[in-house]
Amino acid sequence: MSNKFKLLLSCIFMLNIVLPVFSFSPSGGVLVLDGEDDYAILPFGKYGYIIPRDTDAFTVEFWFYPTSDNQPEAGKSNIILSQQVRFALGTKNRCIDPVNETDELCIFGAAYLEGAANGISGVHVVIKKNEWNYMAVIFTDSTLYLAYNDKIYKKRKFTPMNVVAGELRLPEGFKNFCVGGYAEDFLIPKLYFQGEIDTIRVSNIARYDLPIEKGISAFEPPHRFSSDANTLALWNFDEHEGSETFEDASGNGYTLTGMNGATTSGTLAVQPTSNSLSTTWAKIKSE
Ligand SMILES: [Ca+2]
Ligand SMILES: [Ca+2]
Repeated sequence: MSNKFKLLLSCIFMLNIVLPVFSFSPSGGVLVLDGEDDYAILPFGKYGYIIPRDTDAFTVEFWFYPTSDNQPEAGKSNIILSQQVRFALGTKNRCIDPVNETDELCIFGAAYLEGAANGISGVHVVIKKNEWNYMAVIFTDSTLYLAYNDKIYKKRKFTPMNVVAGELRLPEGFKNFCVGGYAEDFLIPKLYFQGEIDTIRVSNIARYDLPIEKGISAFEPPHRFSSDANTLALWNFDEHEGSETFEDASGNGYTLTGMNGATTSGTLAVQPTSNSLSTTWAKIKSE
């Protein structure tokens, strides 16, 4: 290999590190949550659990834009999405990475699992506030993965919990599928999520190339979710502005109901970051 070629290779390698890994602009409308009392719900009594009992591989993923100023205080929880899989703002000292509180938040992603044992398995990771973020809980082969933007964290395989929880051993209110909070306080006093959500997808397979090594690996987040044979539910929040019901694009009929003012915004209340490189890239992606 010539020295020139080696230099070129190392330049390309360095460029890959320096360039922004991704940027994101939402598609169509978004769900807007005010952080005071807004949430969207699939009542458990009508819809049950989204992921069927004994499912041994699944993915729950979404794009969201948090505008919360602060982490919740100790002892409080700030739910973003919740049922068999839960995402919530977490306690910063539990994060696997250090949290810079000026522009970062600590988020907890977890799944309720069962098998020979039952319990909750999750990870606290750092994401950016006032920017679009991707997160996914992915489960397969008794192993939980948490994808967050351009990273993915693989937990240790735990064979006694090999399928999704077919029944949550929790108070009735926890069994609803909720986006942005609960109807009432249960066990943990909660705060509501403040920000926007572009899209949420629930699947009965483990999507994406998953790392072999435990710990943190690189990840390339998908920018658009489509519905396919493995999609259990997909909300795009592309309804007309001001809508208070949100259709399930999977065809499975999981129509979310917005509560206390949770509604769609067709004209985006937030814009992608003004960084020219990433804006250009976002534009290219959306064309
Ligand atoms: Ca959308
Ligand atoms: Ca409200």
